[in-house]
Amino acid sequence: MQILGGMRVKKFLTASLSLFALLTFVLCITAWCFTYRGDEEAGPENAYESRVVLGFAQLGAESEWRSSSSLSVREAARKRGIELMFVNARQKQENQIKAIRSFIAHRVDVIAFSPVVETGWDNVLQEAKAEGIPVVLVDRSIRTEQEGLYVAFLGSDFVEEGRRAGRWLLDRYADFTGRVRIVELRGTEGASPTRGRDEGFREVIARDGRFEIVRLLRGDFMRSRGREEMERLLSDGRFPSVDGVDVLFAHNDDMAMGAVEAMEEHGIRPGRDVVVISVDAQKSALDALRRGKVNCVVECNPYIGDQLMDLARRLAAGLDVPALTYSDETVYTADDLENLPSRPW
Ligand code: GYE
Repeated sequence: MQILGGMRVKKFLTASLSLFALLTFVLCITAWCFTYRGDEEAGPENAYESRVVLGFAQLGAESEWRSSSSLSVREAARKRGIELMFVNARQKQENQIKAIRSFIAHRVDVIAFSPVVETGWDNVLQEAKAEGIPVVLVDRSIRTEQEGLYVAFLGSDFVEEGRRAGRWLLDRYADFTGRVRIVELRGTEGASPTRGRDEGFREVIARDGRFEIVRLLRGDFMRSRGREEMERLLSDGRFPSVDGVDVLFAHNDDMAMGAVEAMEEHGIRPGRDVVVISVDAQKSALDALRRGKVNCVVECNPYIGDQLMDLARRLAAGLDVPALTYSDETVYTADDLENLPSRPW
């Protein structure tokens, strides 16, 4: 009897366990179906984007433009659910190289960086390539010995920005007969925006013998340095000159704003006594344009976070991406005061 009773209990237990296992299985399948449907409804991209890890080596925090660029990348990664490893390299190439090596060690899906200077990247990019990690250049470009060390460039056409500044100047003084003396306040030496803006500007002004670059100042894209350099120039007492037009062509807004401050302290009216051309079109320069202290602002777009996330998602999924994406940019002058863009940051 006891044996029979024991067998019944055993049968009962086996049956309950099987039923339990079956129920668990059904529940799991149902839960999986719901989750899967959720992803499909959110669109095929969302099904894989949460798994994308992007390593981004930002070059520093030297300017308003740079802060906007960093915010744009962080914002876009957060919105798209992309895991972002963000490093601020504090304007040092070795820090960027270290950051890229750490991304490789973490086996991120995609590496992006804004190279502080153009050369010296071959070794670290070969390492990324050997590990099969695609690299995207953001904002600044590089020169390498070997082809194919990065898959895409996303940023601005700096030569064209320089040409835009030059064309505006030529136009503005089309009917003028005297000399136009230009002071060029340059960004970081060895960086692609410095080279490009200089090249494009010179190419255009070279068409007219009245335009001459008389001084080069080096301001490293920083407001404090722009101010110092202008201060130094003003203390030699020959700027602005009395006959002809003097022009300041600053490679970015921050340096232009620093120089504007220095001029005002010396009783010079920027925008009137000296014609001021700046590049970026960040808040400070657009305000200065409104107040007549800057005459021409060439736009350079830092809000490329969303485009970068699109590229990262596609690359992580093994899809093709365009090798070159330039931002659509314009020029702002006193004629555009009604239509100046409002900046998100
Ligand atoms: O113009 C400047 C910044 O690389 C385009 O770097 C960028 C430049 C930008 O510091 O403000």
